[in-house]
Amino acid sequence: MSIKKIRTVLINPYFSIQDRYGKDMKNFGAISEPLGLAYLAANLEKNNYPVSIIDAPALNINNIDIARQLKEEPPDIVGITVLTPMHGTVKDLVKRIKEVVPYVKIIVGGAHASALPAELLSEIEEIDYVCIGEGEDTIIETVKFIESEKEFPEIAGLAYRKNGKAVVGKPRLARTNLDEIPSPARHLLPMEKYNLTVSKTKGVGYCPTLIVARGCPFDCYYCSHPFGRSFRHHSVERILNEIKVLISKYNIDQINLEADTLTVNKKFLLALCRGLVKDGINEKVKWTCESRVDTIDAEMLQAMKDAGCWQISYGVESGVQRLLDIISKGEKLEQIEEVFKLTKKIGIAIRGFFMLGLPTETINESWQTINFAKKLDPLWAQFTITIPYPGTPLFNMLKKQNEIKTYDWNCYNTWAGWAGRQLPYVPHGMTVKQLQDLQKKAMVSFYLRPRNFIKFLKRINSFKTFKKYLQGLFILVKNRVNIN
Ligand code: B12
Ligand code: SF4
Repeated sequence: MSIKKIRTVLINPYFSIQDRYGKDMKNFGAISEPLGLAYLAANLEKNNYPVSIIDAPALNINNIDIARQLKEEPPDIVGITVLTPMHGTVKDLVKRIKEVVPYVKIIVGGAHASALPAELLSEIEEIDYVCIGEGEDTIIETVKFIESEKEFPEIAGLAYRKNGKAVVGKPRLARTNLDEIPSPARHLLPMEKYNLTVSKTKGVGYCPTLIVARGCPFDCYYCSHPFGRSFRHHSVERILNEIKVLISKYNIDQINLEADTLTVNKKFLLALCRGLVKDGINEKVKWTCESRVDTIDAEMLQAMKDAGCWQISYGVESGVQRLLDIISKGEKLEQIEEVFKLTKKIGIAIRGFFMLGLPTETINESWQTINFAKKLDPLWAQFTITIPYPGTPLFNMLKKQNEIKTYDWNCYNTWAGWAGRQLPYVPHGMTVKQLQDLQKKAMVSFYLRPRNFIKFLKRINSFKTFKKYLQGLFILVKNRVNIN
């Protein structure tokens, strides 16, 4: 007699690209694979538990559609990712799910769940469990417990209810050997739906993200350290193998090597670059990554260039030293300028991340940041509005100072200016409207410069790219007229 194994459905909730980026910018946002869920699914499969994934944004299906699907084939467990601005949609989704499958157990995880586990359990009665931090082991133990129908054993990294009250279990220690975690189960995802952002239109087609390391030792005030503070990386061998599989399965010619800061460990970075060259991957695949200017030097940049790196994203954040110090960025403006020059000299394109509306920032200082971006002149510049995400020192500080304007989590969107959303924090001396407009003005001011026309004309390598740039130009010109 075979025993029916408990079945899990993992859900990336519907959070439309328009809600995230607003009407004008919706065509420039990425639909990327929900890797967290794909890692959980891979570990469930490894432990012989049946699992499927519903990626609602990629499939463009809403909560009603999801509930209908679950009613047709009811699972035993539903697992959902919750980032802060998805709070509202998740609240609606779990209600609908329990209406059609009342006995299903619902577990949530992700950055918002990890930051506010007890609050989630109190606010949303349909949620049974909350996973805190990395979920690969926690989900297995939870599924095993639900299957056994025994009394609840305390599971590390899990929050639950006891006598109607939320209880947060002991913390789960993060895995030190990342190679023990199986590669994400991409075969469960609608791979044909994932697209490139405009910043990656160097090639055509699918550009996957590969997590090569987890954790970051730095102290940026606005960061929630979702993977903790110790930098742990996969072995070079595992990374190379994973890229080879992606090449043979999906015919990729570009990839994003994701780590909070890829360059934090020089020895690892150089070994990875050597491996990419030795196996000839640098000839087939071009890659992008994220770095900090204080963790990189000429030797590393040259090795990265030789290994196929074509773009690095640097978090500059501000053009005002006073503000960089407030957010504990630990970098100097001169250092940023120097590394930008060096990176360009070596021939790697740059994407710069800039934040507007940092604590105590004045409008004059916002413009200093915008002008600093123009002076640095990366290929791409992204200006986001400072959002105090729960779980960050910034959130705790502003909450203590009574400076948080709203706890409506739907407003916790870094693209609030373009999406026309209320803001949880605005520095004194600025209005919500002024900060929202600044986000648009920054982009208009950065991109509508004659030197950019020439730069982007040179980059047109397909009709698709041409169409995207033209669309971008139209939006910038339209907004220039509207916000002046
Ligand atoms: C790459 C990235 C992106 C990419 C792609 C994300 C994607 N693939 O979906 C882009 C640029 C598109 C993006 C967009 C946004 N992002 Co983002 N992003 C990241 C980044 C750098 C890595 C995410 C990742 O791939 N992690 C790898 C996987 C393995 O981890 P994971 O998803 O967290 O999953 C693990 C655990 O969380 C847990 N888990 C997750 N879900 C579940 C569910 C269950 C049931 C269980 C048991 C466990 C569990 O287990 C997983 C495996 O260990 C993180 C920072 C970070 N280091 O995590 C920010 C981060 C997740 N992003 C963040 C935000 C805010 C956003 C946006 C909302 C920004 C906005 N517009 O306002 C959007 C929303 C995108 C969306 N999904 O709809 C915040 C979230 C903060 C918060 N409190 O919500 C983070 C933490 C960065 C930060 N500011 O600190 N992002
Ligand atoms: S460098 Fe990046 S990941 Fe590290 S603390 Fe700063 S924002 Fe977070």
